[in-house]
Amino acid sequence: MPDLILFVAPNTCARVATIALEEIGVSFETSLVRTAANQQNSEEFLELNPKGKVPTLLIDGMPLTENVAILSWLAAEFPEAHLLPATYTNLEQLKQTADLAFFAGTVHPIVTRIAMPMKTITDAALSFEIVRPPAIKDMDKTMAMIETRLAQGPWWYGADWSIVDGYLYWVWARITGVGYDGSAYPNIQRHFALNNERPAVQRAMAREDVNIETLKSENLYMAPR
Ligand SMILES: N[C@@H](CCC(=O)N[C@@H](CS)C(=O)NCC(=O)O)C(=O)O
Repeated sequence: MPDLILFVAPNTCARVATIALEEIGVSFETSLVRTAANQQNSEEFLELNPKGKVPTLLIDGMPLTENVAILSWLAAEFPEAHLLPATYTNLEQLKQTADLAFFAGTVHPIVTRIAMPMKTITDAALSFEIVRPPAIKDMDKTMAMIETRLAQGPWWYGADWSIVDGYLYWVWARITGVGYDGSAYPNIQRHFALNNERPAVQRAMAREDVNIETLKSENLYMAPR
């Protein structure tokens, strides 16, 4: 088994990789990155990931970055965990990559505009007024599409859970956690509730809770707002 260390921060998209590792059931450690102290841009961390982002997965000491790559690597390395459905052609496999890339490259930036609008314009108060409302409109369009897809569910690929569902789980928690109104999307609400019942998801959230307590004790916890 490879030695696995996942660099994480609470409430971030590192939750998706944490869920993936918990679903696999492989032994791994998480290493908390204190973003409020800008640890992601420390010399030490930038040596591992020059982009200064979580998640970063150390595999036998070698860093792998980007959720799409980390999740694809985990799915291929641990096929018995069925993080993604089995594929038989290059095209089928690339369609799964497209699904992961959709969450990483299309949905995640909208999440950031809603949950961290101050990353788009520096005036924090103004950012909530100017950046968030149009982002909510973009998210409504995205969620309407996902709601339709999940009508055949309960999961993204139908009957069986996949890590794409873990991605949607994080997105939904992140946006509703800052007040996004999800009432028009009953299929996504059911999807979120079903995810919450999964032992692996519960273990991932428990790991995150430990990190939140650590940050609180250090006065470094930034609660979502
Ligand atoms: N494309 C990257 C995005 C990673 C990313 O943006 N991570 C955020 C947390 S959700 C982060 O590390 N933010 C810290 C910062 O930007 O300083 C991926 O999918 O892994």
